[in-house]
Amino acid sequence: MANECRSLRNMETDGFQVVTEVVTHKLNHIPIFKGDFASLSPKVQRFVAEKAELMNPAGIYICDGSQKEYDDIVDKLVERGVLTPLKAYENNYLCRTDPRDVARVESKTWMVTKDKYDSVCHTPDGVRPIMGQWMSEEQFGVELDSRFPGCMAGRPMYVVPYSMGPIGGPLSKNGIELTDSPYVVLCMRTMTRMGTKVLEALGDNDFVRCIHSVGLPRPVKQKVINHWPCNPEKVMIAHRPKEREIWSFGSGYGGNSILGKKCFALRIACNIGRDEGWLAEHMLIMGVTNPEGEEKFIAAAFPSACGKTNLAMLTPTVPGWKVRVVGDDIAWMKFGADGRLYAINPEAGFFGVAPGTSHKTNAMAMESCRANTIFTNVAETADGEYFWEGLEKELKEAKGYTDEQLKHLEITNWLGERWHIGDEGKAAHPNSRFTAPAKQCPNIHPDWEAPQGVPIDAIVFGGRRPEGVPLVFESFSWEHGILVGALVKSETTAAAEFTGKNVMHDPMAMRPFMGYNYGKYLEHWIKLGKAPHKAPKIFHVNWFRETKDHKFLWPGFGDNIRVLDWILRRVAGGEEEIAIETAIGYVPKRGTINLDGLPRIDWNDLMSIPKDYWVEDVDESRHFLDTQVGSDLPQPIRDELDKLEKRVHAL
Ligand code: GTP
Ligand code: SPV
Ligand code: MN
Repeated sequence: MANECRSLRNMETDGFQVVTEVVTHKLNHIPIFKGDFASLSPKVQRFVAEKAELMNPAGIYICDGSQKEYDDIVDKLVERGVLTPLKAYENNYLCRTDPRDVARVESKTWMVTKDKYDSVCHTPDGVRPIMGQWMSEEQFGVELDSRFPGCMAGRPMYVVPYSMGPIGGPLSKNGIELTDSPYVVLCMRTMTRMGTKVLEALGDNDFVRCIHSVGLPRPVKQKVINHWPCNPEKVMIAHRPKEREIWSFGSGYGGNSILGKKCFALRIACNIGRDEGWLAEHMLIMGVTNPEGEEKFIAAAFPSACGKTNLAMLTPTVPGWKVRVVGDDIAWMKFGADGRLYAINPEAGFFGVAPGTSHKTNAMAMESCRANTIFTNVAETADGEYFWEGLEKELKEAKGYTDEQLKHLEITNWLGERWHIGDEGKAAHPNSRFTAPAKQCPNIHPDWEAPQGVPIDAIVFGGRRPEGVPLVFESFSWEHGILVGALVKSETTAAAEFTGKNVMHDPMAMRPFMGYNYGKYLEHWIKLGKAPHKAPKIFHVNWFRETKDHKFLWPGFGDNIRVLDWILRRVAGGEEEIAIETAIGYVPKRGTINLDGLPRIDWNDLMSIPKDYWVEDVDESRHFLDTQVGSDLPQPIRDELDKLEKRVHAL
């Protein structure tokens, strides 16, 4: 039984409800390196003491979240060679990981629930669920016991109190991450509101318990590569949604270790949202102001590395428009008393994809990274600047290099090897990232920290769809929009362990982040959109449709404002003539998307809805929903699928 496992022996999991706490918890023989243990609430004390007893760190370091603390940790990591200052900037650092630890590991990510079908759908025999992996409590106990006891030996255990969302806000939630990775502490400080203020706001309330270890106790037997301890063979990212608990082992990278992000703000939070009547989604949030000065807010869900950060920070190419970012990756959304949907960005920083980011594609991201940023697995120029694929032209122009000079520029690639532009391989890892404070973004929205959130007028889904899917379409209804979201597909990217470009299902862009039975999740969406709630309109976009010789048909980036313009005119209503009804939804009538100033756009290729493609696609979608959601698929969504099929066959 899981409850009898040594690692899980604590009062919460033994099923006792502790009403008042009388004992002050003791730390047996484990010194405090920093902070005042006695000042922690009894619940926090108990959590820290129990986990310290289990993982046996050299000492406990309670983070206060101050700049000085951040600087002290940075200095230590620079001394040890974990971070390298990027000399060209102020307080920017480069980190190279062990090349085996570069992305989220979906195959090692689990949801642990007593009942399997709380986590995954009733899939037919022999079908492996792709939305969530389930592990039994018994198995989890075994896995835990083979990893966590003594796993922090010789390393400090950092106690990281943090808030997702503005501290104390009505939609915000608290967590405490215990980690033996000082790199993770730095990232958590940028990505969340972290430190003493959170403990004060927390009082004696509960919090999401997050336990993270790189999984390499000292003395280390294996060779540590790049001063980046990790344990790739034993990676496990496990969630206990009912207990609001996360156990992560063996990886120090991104979503595997910055536990406030995907683990808490999506997988655990969607469970909390289900219980409390709100939504935790893999969505950017942006404010878009038209030339008349009217602002509307959009939330958009695209799978990992499919353009959320870029869209959220977009610099419009059409004069008069303004975009301001509220969030670039995660939205917590709740219907308010006025019936409108309100969203907050639970994060405080950007953990953005570096390659492809430049002043041309995303100037706002580049400006956000000018200082106080950690770059992970990018390349470095001889002048102490960061470098990655997509910066060639900018670098050449900034330095006034000739092509020849550019080719000879000394670069150290992400693996720490000498490299030149044009050489084999990549300068930066395709999933290399910047970790930058959101407040440094020049077009951050003045209300980005509004505790009650911003009102969402449109929800947009999208993915990388090289064929068949038009630039934009609007769903017919909330339920149809949910089907559109449920059928999101995209080419795989480097954000997880995939290689090659296969189009795969990523429903609601949540496939890797689903925290409970996906059929129940769709039901929750359906329910929330009913009156008196005023459900926003739902759209689908595709920036990635290609010509036969694999060139993008749409310029994308700043020009995406042209599509947002159409979307917002549809939201405003009163302009029925700008759309035509098709089998898959409303699409723009030719001439209703502003194409002024663009090179020739092949409208037909960009907007067509090929019958052959869609007949096959609906068939494949039915197969997907039958096999992956099975009997858990809500009837209204099945009805929408039937209707879509009929319409597509009549094309
Ligand atoms: P995660 O942080 O993994 O969730 O990714 P994301 O959805 O925020 O994606 P991001 O905006 O970082 O973009 C990922 C990649 O897609 C980058 O290399 C971008 O340059 C590229 N990209 C973004 N928007 C567009 C676009 O409109 N057109 C094209 N062609 N590429 C784009
Ligand atoms: C994603 O993969 O969607 C990310 C990066 O935003 S990570 O935090 O590593 O999940
Ligand atoms: Mn993401």
